[in-house]
Amino acid sequence: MLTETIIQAKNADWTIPQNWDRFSREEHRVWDLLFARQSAALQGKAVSDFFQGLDVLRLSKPGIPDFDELNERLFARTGWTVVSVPGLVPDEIFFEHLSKRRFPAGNFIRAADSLDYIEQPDVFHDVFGHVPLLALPAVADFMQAMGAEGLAALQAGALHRLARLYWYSVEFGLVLEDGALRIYGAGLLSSLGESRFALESPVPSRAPFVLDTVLRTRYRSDAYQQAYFVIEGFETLLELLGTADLTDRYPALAGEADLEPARAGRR
Ligand code: HBI
Ligand code: FE
Repeated sequence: MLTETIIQAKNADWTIPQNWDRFSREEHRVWDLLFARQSAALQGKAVSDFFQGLDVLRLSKPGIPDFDELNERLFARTGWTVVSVPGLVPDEIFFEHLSKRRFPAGNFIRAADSLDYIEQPDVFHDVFGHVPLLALPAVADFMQAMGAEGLAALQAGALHRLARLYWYSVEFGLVLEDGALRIYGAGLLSSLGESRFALESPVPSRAPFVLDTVLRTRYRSDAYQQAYFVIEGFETLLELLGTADLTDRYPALAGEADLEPARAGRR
């Protein structure tokens, strides 16, 4: 089994078999706990499209989703599938998957005694956080575009810019829905503490999503965010990725100073 995993990890695209049967009862219990806790916590906080998409995760068995079953449903909705990977994969591999409508998900789950802390994206973050919205056509399309832009940014030596765009939208984005602030970023959807903090704390700034500002704003991956950027709807991101020609922006931005998140929208 171990040898099989090691050999499989050498697939050029870093995918490995999920081996769903290998998860223990304890691991399935952690998923169920997190799922119940987080779906309740997000009431009135997450964008309504998230709850619409959440039923793709309600499968015939409880516990960590079996990707074969999950993929039948997800693929039928938007042509996306989830693939198993051992953990973080190289940027190029990651964006290559996205550009082909495949979302890489960590093939492990956090321990029962550290429900609120992960060092690397696990199957709960990846599947609960990212997959429900991938069942939405607008998100399905902009995530694929994000993959293509990621590959282009790598070519242009500007990955850090695209990473900021990804971070402040896909991972930590906020959206206005009927005038109310809601969460759509997966890093928020999958975090009990930060889902509250992002909407309720007086500490962080919440600025309108302006492309050049986002591309210039640094972020931290080891603490709650000091800045969140607010879109008016998913069409905004789709249009932005469809028309902005990001690669053209990179040389122009090279002369501009980076912005600190604590000051975003406060100038
Ligand atoms: N790998 N498994 C995994 N998950 C990610 O979110 C991920 C990755 N590799 C690279 C990467 N993200 C970053 O380059 C982007 O977040 C910008
Ligand atoms: Fe993520």
